[in-house]
Amino acid sequence: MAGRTIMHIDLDSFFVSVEQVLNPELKGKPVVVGGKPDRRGVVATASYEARAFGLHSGMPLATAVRLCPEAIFIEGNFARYREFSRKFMAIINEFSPSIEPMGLDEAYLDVTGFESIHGSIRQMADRMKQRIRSELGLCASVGIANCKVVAKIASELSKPDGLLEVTPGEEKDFLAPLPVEKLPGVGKQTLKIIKGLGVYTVGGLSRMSPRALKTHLGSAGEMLYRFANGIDDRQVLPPGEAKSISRESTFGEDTRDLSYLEATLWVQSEKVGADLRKKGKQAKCVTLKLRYADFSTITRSRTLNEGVDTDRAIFETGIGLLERALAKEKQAVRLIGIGVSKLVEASRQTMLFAPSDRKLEELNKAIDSIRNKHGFDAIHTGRVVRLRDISFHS
Ligand code: DCP
Ligand code: CA
Repeated sequence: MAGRTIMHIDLDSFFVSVEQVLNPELKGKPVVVGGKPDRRGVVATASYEARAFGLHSGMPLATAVRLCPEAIFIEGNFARYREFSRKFMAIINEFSPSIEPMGLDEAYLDVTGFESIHGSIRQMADRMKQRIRSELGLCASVGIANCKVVAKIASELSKPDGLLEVTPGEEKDFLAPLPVEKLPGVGKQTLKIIKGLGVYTVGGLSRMSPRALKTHLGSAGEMLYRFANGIDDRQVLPPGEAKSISRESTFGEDTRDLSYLEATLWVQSEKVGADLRKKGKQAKCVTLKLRYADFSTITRSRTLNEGVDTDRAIFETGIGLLERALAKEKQAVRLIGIGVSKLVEASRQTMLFAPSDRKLEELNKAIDSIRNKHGFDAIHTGRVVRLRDISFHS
């Protein structure tokens, strides 16, 4: 996934900042939204002035009042925050159609190529911040990088009212000195395990063997290994109906065993096909994803003239892509996945199909209904015998 530019934008102390816009007397003071301190409950958000006393989201209100007795405690009003959120999203949506909102006050944008409009991505970010300030009275912090995880951490480190751009190629050096808990996905439990391994920084995590991480942390370990190395191929996905359906799985051992790869692809094609039919859609594009032993990742797509929704059509397109990819690459495969996109409404002109297609359709329908009733594993279709040890995740 070479050459993307991803922006992460996040409003500073969101709930409190809205309260300060609506009541300017609160500006510059330690303010807490979350409720009156005589109630049980936690801090939803604290102003930066209150954070200076050690207050933070999730802290019990009773603790907050002890640490900062002069803080002003406000109940909060969710409808107001939703309204500001809507306006915030509308502003950034004017800058890029490709936005993925995360909660109320943050979003990812794919801004690849947008420097030609704004001079630079930095200038684009400045303009966005300016509009948000003048129209909403709120401060936003922005991170710019070549992937989501680095952009998100950059915006967080730049707070408040920040803008931080990580130059392509610098991702690893940027992340290395940070404490591991800065990585998304490192909660209390994971942090304990990682510290138990004697690792405290993202750099330390990036030097661990991916196998060891997988042993200790399961599939989350693989993801954290990639994040720690500044590798994150997650796309910016605008909300709404899923535009693609996919399955992927990582092998316990890297492999070039074609029958094993094919069998995996078959099970994945069945799951993708079942999802597609459940939605009443057909796909005009099939994409194969491969990650090799050295973690390099490729995707290869084929666009089809006709929409397809049978397991076999998905599988056979995938196999064609797989054979071509493996012919060009000598490394073993650690992850394989298949997905479909360019979804169209399923045509119900079954009579126009060749008889063999109609049979396949009926077979798929019969299998779907058994699996809907009794679960996916209720029925096995040929190629899956050796696949017991593969974990699937979408
Ligand atoms: N929120 C909440 N409970 C939490 C965390 C957050 O109710 N445990 C709410 C209040 C926040 C909003 O979600 O204002 C956004 O969360 P952020 O984590 O982005 O925190 P803030 O916007 O408050 O602060 P900042 O982004 O400046 O660190
Ligand atoms: Ca925020």
